[in-house]
Amino acid sequence: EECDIGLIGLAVMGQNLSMNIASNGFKIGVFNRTYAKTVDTLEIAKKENLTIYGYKTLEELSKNLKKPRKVILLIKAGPAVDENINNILKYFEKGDIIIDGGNEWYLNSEKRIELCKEKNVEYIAMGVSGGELGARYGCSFMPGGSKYAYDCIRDILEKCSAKVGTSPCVTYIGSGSSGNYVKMIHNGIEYGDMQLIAESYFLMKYILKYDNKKLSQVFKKWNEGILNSYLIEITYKILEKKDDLTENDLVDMIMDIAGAKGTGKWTMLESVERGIPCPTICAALDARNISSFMGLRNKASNVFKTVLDIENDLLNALYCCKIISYTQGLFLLKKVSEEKKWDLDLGEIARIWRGGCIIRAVFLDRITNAYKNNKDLELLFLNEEFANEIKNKLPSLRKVISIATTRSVPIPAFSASLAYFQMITSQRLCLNLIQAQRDYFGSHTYKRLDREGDYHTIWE
Ligand code: NBP
Repeated sequence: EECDIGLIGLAVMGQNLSMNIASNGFKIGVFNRTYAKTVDTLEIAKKENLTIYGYKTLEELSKNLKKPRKVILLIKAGPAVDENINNILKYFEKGDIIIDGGNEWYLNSEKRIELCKEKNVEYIAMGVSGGELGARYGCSFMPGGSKYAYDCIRDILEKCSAKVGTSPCVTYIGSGSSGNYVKMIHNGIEYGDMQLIAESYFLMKYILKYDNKKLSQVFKKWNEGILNSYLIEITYKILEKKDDLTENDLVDMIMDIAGAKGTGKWTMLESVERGIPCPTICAALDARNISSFMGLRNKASNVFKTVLDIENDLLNALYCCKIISYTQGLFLLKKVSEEKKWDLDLGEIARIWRGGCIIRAVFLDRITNAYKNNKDLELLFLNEEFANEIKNKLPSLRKVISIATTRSVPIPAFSASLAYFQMITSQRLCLNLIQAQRDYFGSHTYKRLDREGDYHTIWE
């Protein structure tokens, strides 16, 4: 068979995209490392009256592709892609085209582009968004790299993409690894959207005391206005979903620890590397990371049950944030020390910062003492002295933030510090809804509060 295009990797994304390509009238050949999945895919396709051509080896697949050969990789990003590209290059010739559709770190693609150039093989790094349903019925493609290659696959991508009106959700992104980069930023923005929605849910739940039914109605109404979007839509549907195992609403049974696959982290690495702040995305990523410390949150929430009164608000607030900020930095040091087995002495480090350096301050003596009392102190502000200070000064911080906010004074570090503190000392977080959203659109599964194991729900 002379296939129009080949596809490697038949997990969720590859299986669905190959059916999409076949249903648009293209002849597609597929290969998967584990052949059983190829057999599965052909059977599933057959049930939908689609013909897909399966091959047991890459060589066979290559031999059955029309020239210039085109192959899409949809496999786990990283070394597996290198391994497969090295194999493909054994069979591909000048002018043939490799398209990596995975969520790849853009610098990895740049190395592969160079490697392919040596053999005059064209390369496209392409972001794909839309999850499994998108892959099957129309997704957003973000292809970057060789323009010549893009023109060769343009027809296939346009037909397989989602349409808004008659416009296909695909365009040539730009040269090099720009397709990966744009997908990465897309995912970062997605993190921000999800977190903002989850925080809105939380505010209404705890301040307005809305129940899930009422919350669902609000998001449904919002979805009819300027906020109309997929994430708002799935949110109101999540909020009305009943649990199969108990009498409760499912969202209340989902553990508030949110997972992540790495693109949010990459966005932050780039943000930091380039000095282009993305604090909302950063807050969203931090929220997921903070959510993972469930035991610690429970412990800290018990220490900070009471909130006290104020004086000298700004001074207090500044001091309070300083403790919170040092807590964060030292926590990072503690964690990297554990992982790399550096055995860092945090008290000693605070001591050598005491003079000479830019952050020198008397305050550091107290940090040294805190670690002298307990060298395994998990969070600096769990030290009794610092904990008491925060308890005393927290109302000032809240007052400062609320005044600044109502008068339009931007105070992102104060706000971020308070947000961090409130999260790390909270027993319950809004990340159960994030987990529900992730399971809804990506089948990422979730854990439950009331029983063991990984769960997945058919949401629609
Ligand atoms: P996975 O990322 O889970 O990868 C599984 C596939 O990679 C299987 O077909 C597996 O073959 C293959 N594979 C592995 Br693992 N190592 C291999 C190797 N050394 N050689 C050949 N094949 C290898 O699949 P996915 O969730 O479908 O995602 C594919 C790509 O699309 C990823 O980069 C992902 O980040 C991206 N993406 C995913 C989504 C989503 O919603 N899931 C959305 C958008 C983009 P096997 O069957 O032999 O194990």
